[in-house]
Amino acid sequence: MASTMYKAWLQHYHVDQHALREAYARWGQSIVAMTADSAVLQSAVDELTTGIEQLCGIKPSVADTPQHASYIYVGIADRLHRSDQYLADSDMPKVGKEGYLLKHIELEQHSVITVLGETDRGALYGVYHLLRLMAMGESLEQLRVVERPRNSLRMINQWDNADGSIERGYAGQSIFYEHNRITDNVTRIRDYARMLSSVGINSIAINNVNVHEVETAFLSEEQLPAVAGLANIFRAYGITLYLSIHFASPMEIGGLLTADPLEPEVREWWKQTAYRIYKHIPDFGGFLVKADSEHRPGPFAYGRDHADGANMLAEALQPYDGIVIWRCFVYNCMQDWRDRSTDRARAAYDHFKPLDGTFHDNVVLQVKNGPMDFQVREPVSPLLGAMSRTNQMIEFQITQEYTGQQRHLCYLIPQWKEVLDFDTHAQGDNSFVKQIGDGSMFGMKHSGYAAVSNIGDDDNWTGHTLAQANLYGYGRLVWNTELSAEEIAEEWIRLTFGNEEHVIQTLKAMLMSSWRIYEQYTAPLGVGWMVAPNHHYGPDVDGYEYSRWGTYHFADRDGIGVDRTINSGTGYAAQYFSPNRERYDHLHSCPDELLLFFHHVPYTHKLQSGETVIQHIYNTHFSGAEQAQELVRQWTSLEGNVDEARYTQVRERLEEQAEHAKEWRDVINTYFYRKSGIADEHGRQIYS
Ligand code: GCV
Repeated sequence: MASTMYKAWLQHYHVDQHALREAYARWGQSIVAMTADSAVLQSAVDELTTGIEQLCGIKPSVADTPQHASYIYVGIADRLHRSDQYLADSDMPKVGKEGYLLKHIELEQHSVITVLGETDRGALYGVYHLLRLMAMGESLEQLRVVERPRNSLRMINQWDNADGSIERGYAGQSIFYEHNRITDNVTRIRDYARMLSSVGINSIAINNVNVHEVETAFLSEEQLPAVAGLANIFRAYGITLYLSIHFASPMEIGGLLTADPLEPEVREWWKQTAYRIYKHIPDFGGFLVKADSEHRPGPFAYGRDHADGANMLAEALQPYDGIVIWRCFVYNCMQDWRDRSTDRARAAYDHFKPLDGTFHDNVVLQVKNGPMDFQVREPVSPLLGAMSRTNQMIEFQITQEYTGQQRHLCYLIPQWKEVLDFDTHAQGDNSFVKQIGDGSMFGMKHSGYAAVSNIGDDDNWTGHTLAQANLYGYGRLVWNTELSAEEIAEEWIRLTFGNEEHVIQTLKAMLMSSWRIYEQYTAPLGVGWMVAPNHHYGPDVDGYEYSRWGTYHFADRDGIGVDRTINSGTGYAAQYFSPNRERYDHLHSCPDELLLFFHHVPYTHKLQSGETVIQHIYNTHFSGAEQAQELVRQWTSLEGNVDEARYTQVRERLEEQAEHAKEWRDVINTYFYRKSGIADEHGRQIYS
């Protein structure tokens, strides 16, 4: 039987309030649905059936016509039998191709909970919503919910490799691959599809953006049947499959001597490849591409630009409505640390902004949320909002590469909320990033979100059981960017651990404070990095200081920070629209938390908070480590309220975090004490 860790937020705890359970069971005893021609509707009915069994302890009957006076109807609005028309609103709201209406209808002969979509996908999402309400003990008497997702692409990127490893994976091995092939063990993949679908994810790229030899051949006639097998699993949960591709595939597996995007034989090769893929997977989503980045091949090798590369692929996919998702994480990773004029933060904008308007309309640029690389604190990427004639989507990282690697608790939804609510001023005031996500800022055809998954084959999926909240939260947030981080946290806790108030309040407080805590004991004031090279875990202040990666803090005996101002620095601040440009550029208006990202200042510089930079570093590091210890105390207050297995697993992780936070505290404090020679005002222990 699946463990509580494994079931994640799909626990469906038995409803212990008698009256509520009876009410759910009255409707739930009978499910009416016409599933005949739809695997997605079949999934909806299966999910509802097992959900009701677990919540109410009864086995529902399933039929295509009502067998009882009370029932749950699951279906598609315009496919209702004439006799069933009463199930829809007289004016059924427009819910779009993924939305739904949930409604309680009380008539003389019938008491019905209806779950109606315009499509089977909508109905499936509606079922998950209904199950969520029941698991949270909500009354259905007044039920009337109309939902439609705000964003059309709601995607997960797996960084899984065919050898079973996962790049930046912290939860075991891949659930997709073993020994250089796609696994036959599909149970786990199906359960993953259920989890993703339950929070509204509709797209997945199943292999790492760094595409190695074996995965390059996923496009071949030999491998496509296995890829199609995965597509079938995801399709039944409304999820479209994408592949990350190797830009030089025509050479790697096609026998050509070039991958030049303007060469006719290369273009033809991609067309043939698209034709082959769609024969196996008629609803294939398209390609995800990392090109000319971190030693991956791309159009630069042929003197071509990224529009040339992306448009070639777009042309091949266009007849089938496929799209090209082209990543903007393009920068010089062979920089010389002595060269102070090259600034990695500038790179995405410098490469892509000049190409605005030259991409085909089935190309979407995927832009990381910040200009560097998923640090605990970065400004929002200035590319977001800067391309008014190009489809864009936003990339987040759920896997905690730089945020504690699922050994530390770091609930990331508050960070992402800040990104979404950032006013780019691209179209004047109130031009928020979320309007790029939903396509409304420039009226683009394709838009949305992608995020790097945090799951592996650990029993609890995510290494740290509480890291499940980030996967759950990502899905819920990109379905509805208006949800608050607290609302999402509370939902997740109730579904995952039950409805006990003490658990909800304690865990919510832990989650909501965790990102700030992590930020406090790691790299200060937005400067980032300071992690051990390669694996990126743990403190190493100078680990990247003299490297090729363009990730420096420039600390010397007098001060620290990167001058990215317009006059004396790299000019990066000029990539923002006014007034963000001036706000970041001027020392007096730059927000404290990003100060060292934009400015090089003396340790004695006074922050807006009134503290000096050096005292801020000491204070936050002492405080962050203390608060990490406090997380352990908060969690141990839940002993007995949480099942033993999850209680122990989380306690162990939190204890490790508290110890590791001390290591961070001491390494950082000592480093800056040695550099600056300035003592802590409060005389706390700093090792010299
Ligand atoms: C998949 C960072 C990570 C790499 C990752 C890369 C990317 O550099 O450290 O592991 O590669 O981002 O997003 O492409």
